[in-house]
Amino acid sequence: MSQVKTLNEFILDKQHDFPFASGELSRLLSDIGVASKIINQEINKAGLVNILGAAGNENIQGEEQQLLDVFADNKFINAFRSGGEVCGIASEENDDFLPFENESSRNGKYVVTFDPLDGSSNIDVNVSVGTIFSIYRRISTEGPAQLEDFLQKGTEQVAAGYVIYGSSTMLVYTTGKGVNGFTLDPGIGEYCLSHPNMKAPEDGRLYSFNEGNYNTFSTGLQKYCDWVKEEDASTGRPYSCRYIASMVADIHRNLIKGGVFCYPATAGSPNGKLRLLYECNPMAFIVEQAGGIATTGHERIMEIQPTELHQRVPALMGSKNMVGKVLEMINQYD
Ligand code: P6P
Repeated sequence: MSQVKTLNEFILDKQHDFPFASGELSRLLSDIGVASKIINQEINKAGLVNILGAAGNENIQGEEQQLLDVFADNKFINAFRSGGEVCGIASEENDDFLPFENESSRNGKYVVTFDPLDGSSNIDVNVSVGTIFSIYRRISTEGPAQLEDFLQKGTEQVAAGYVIYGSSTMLVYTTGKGVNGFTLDPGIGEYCLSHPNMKAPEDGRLYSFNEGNYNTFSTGLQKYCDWVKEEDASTGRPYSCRYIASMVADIHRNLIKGGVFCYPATAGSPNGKLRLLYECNPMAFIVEQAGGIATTGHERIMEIQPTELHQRVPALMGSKNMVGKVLEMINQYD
């Protein structure tokens, strides 16, 4: 049987990728792994204990917070606060960023932006959900984190990743030197390397658009949605629509099978629905490192200069040639 490599072993092996890192990033990635295992336990029994349903309040997005959203948010915050590597966080579930004042963390080298449980409204119907995170070096020189630490371009990410709580639980991350996926082995409670050096197929036949919004798509996107339905064996059309409405699950599948994901500007979400800091940038980093493209339809997502913590941007990302076709139609018709 081939030697299983655990997440922690892999992180330590790759530590030399960061000659100036003194192990803090390694510990931080490991802390994320531990927190996600705790959350995974809760998700797996969500139908059995009273943690389903709404927490009775709303987050800044005006979205009803699920009990598990709040649980997951607290678990990650506690993990980051106690680790000492992070001086503050920004998460979907908190209106403002959270600077850590405790002595062991206030001077931490990194900040983390994260969505603790993306797609959590799917939990009640047993559909995959995910955690999404980005790690940045702090810009401010000392003391608790400042707003400037969080409003960095996606190109400044030191690491990014996601956890998908699905038929199995996987942690997928990049530090800018490729993408690697780890599957949680419940028998030993360890993430084990299962998808080394993930590369998105350049082509595919799966498109992930919520076509319920078709009538308010731009003309270019409408033309693309029409094009994919035409019969043309030479280009594998008609394509298949695969839309889970859980960003992590849709993008994870497209990374493995080839596909294109799009949440554009719509009438209901004129700037798109997905958030730049803790959904689009981390997923863009992963997709680009896997050989794909991540754009708003008009600019590279990771080049956008953030202006506020919870800003939304249109998102179009996935297999290089498929995104290229969508861009071709946007440029031709919009
Ligand atoms: P819609 C989940 O709520 C989420 O934030 C993403 O995970 C997902 O891609 C999107 O919203 C789905 O939105 O409007 O298609 O239901």
